[in-house]
Amino acid sequence: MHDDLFSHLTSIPAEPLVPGAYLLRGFVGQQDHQLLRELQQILAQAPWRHMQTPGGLTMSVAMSNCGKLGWVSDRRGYRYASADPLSSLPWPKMPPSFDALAQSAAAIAGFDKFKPDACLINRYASGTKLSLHQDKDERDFAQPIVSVSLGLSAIFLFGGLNRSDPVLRTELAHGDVVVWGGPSRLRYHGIAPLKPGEHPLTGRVRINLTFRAAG
Ligand code: MD6
Ligand code: FE
Repeated sequence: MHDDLFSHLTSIPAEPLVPGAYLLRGFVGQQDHQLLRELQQILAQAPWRHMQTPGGLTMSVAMSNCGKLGWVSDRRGYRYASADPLSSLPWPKMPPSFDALAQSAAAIAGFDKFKPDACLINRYASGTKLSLHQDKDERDFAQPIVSVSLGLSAIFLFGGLNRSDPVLRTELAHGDVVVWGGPSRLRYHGIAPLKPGEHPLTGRVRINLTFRAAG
């Protein structure tokens, strides 16, 4: 594969996946330890929880949030909220290092005015999956989403604009960043059931941060 031939050319900044979606392999680099340390502080204030779907099912992905707004789901639906429903307190602030990482990844992909106000934090254990869905609870679809993968690798599923469209699969590894916008912004996507494994920094889980301009 030409991917392997050119993987040493770090001057190639972003790999187009589908129109509007770019994979920045290993973009997190040595910031991984710092991100995970800051994540622990966020989770001390807003711990992992399994939210309910509007249909009353419990999601297998454990979630939390930081930033001005957090994504929540319950029997009333999906929405962004400024307070954590578990504590009624504001979500923990987005650490400047999170914001800087997301903005610089977005800029490389051509979105230079990205100002995330929400960071959804997902945790996948072995067997956890995320069904095909669209991200459409945000106000401005001109803004991209920046997705940061940490820990165990997962298979990301890229569908099309209709749920029944064919689905591409690509592996997201520790430190990979996907910037997802433009013609891809409303594509269906998901995560295949996580394979068991052990990662030196996260243990038996995958953690994903998705940054959005939600409000
Ligand atoms: C995940 N990500 O990677 C789940 N959504 O764990 C998402 O649902 C997602 O990675 C929109 C854009 C990028 C994403
Ligand atoms: Fe999503």
